[in-house]
Amino acid sequence: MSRPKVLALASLKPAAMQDKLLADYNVVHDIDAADDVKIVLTSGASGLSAAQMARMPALELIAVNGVGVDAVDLVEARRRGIRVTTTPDVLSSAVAEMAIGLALATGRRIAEGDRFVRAGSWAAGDKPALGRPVLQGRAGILGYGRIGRRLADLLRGLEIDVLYTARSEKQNAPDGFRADAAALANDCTLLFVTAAGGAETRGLVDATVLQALGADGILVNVARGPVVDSDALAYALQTGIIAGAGLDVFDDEPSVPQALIDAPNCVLTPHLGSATDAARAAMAALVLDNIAAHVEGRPLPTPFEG
Ligand code: 8YV
Repeated sequence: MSRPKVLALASLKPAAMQDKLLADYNVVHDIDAADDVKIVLTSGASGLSAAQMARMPALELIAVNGVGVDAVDLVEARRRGIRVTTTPDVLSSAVAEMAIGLALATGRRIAEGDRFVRAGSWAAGDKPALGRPVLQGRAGILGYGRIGRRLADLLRGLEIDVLYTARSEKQNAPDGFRADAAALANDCTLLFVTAAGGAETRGLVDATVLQALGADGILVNVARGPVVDSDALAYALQTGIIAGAGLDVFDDEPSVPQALIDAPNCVLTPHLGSATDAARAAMAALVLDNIAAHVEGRPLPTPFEG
């Protein structure tokens, strides 16, 4: 039997998973050679646009190596009956851990301290700037999905009170609900953004929310860049409206606005949320399981249910 064709717009990690993909499927990378392709593998960041789908009249499955589907045109996929799968749960701990790491790096000036040592400033007798305590007080979680709830579990374990905002209050949630982002920011000093990207959340963290977070506040974004208004954020960092920010995601990755690069007390990382060997291996295994299930006509293990 000939191997099913897969258009791969993303690769799998670790290498053994990519090897398995290459062994089991006829993998092509050029969309111009995909007019008969039924399966696309893409990443959360790359997604698949309606224009790309239009070039694949036979498309049946979009397997996303990630949980974000904001870059997939879901309306078009639904209209054409194209199925979409993601990799939920297996990356939640990795992203939640990254969020806490960014909060610590920002509040305790860890990245700045590293640069200070390497630049020879410590050896030259200069004094590093003081940081601020991080693991205390109240944390707010904007977006109480799988990643947000995992983060809440970890924060509660660190004896931090957790508040959240979501579309609606969750029954039996262990954390306090706030109706909107500004109310949440007003009541916490650590604000974590874990909400899904897309039109509904674009610019949710704006100048008003940053003002509410306040001069002692730290913002962490491990979700999608556009959820935060980056101009308002750069201004808030420059003028001390908030104390600092840890950012793993940006509007137009991999480019980062100069205003954020220049902003004081802002820790920048290159979309590392799910980038651990264990999380990426588990994500790749789910991608391969979903593709195999589709090819064999079995129920999809993790269809996107939006
Ligand atoms: C991945 C992500 O880094 O899950 C997502 O939506 O953004 C990340 O986990 C990305 O999908 C690359 O594989």
